Amino acid sequence: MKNSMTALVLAMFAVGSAGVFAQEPGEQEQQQTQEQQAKMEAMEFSQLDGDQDGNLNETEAQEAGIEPVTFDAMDVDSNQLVSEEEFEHAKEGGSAR
Ligand SMILES: [Ca+2]
Ligand SMILES: [Ca+2]
Repeated sequence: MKNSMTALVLAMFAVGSAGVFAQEPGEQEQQQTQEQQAKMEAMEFSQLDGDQDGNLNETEAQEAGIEPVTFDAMDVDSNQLVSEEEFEHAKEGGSAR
């Protein structure tokens, strides 16, 4: 009787642990995005815009340490440029609404 109770508790514990490891497949990705966001918050658009044309191109973004995938996410209208508006939007809330 006591043994079967122990087995049950162990089984429940195993299920519980599996649940912890199975949580949120995109969590690590999300964390990376948050790190990127924190990094970007310390940046000024005017500093990143090397040629001062009012847009970040992919080269300028990469020089600033912005991953291409983040650049794409920030480029809401997909014109391969991140305007100051898009940049500020990304800093404030992340993905397009
Ligand atoms: Ca530029
Ligand atoms: Ca754009």
